[in-house]
Amino acid sequence: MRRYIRKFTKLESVLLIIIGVLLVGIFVEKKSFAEQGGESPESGELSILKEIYVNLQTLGYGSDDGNNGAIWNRIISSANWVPNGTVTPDKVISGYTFYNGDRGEKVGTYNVPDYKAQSYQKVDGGIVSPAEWTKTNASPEVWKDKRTGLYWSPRQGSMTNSFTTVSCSFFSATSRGNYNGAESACGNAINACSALELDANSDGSIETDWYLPSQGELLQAYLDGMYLATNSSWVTTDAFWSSTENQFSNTYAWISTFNQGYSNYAGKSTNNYVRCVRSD
Ligand SMILES: [Ca+2]
Ligand SMILES: [Ca+2]
Repeated sequence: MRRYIRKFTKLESVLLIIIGVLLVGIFVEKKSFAEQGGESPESGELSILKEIYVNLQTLGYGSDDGNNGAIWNRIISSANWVPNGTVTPDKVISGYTFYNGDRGEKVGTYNVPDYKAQSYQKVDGGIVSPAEWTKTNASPEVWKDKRTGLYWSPRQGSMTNSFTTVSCSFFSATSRGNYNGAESACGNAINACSALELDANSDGSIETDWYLPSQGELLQAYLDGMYLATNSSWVTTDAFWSSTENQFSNTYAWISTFNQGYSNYAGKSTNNYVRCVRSD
């Protein structure tokens, strides 16, 4: 009986030793492939962590800085990274995707003119590809051209436009809505828009970054079908001042109408109507 127990104990001991060796082996193995920071001293192979770290480092992702060691710091910072930037859906061409602020895919909404379609255009003024004009404030009326992102103010007064490009700060302000002055060198029309305080989007907050549009902005509004797409009593058939000087003579600046796209240069000291624009 005692001999039997001794034999069993020996067998048990052998099994225990084998199990113990296996457990140590598994432990050593796990340690080298899951938690070890560098190369395995036994196998000489790279641990998975080290491999990930080297890959991230090669790609320039993440940073070694932090409190968890260079390898974990780079992996954690790479995992936590989110794309960021200043772009918004209305700045990205419609249908194209991008990432900003989180890892959710976003889709652009910005509409660009389809110039291919214009070869079929019989009448100008947004017949083929009308831009989407939205009334963003009911009283006083403000309309937004989705294609350019510009909000258009109601008609302001009729006034002169005696600006001097070399000394008026409006022409060095970035963006132009940042010009908030009343410099005499900027003339009445530019200063009227600089002083305009108007809620563009009916959110109860007044916008003050209005400015006098350029010739190009006036003509684009016509091409985008402003007259047909908006309230005709709001848009009117008047000629409006631009902030663009005639390149042949600095005594003239450009005016334009929205109903016919008429464009002509006018003496800066003559009176024309003013309409102001801004963008988000
Ligand atoms: Ca202003
Ligand atoms: Ca507002």
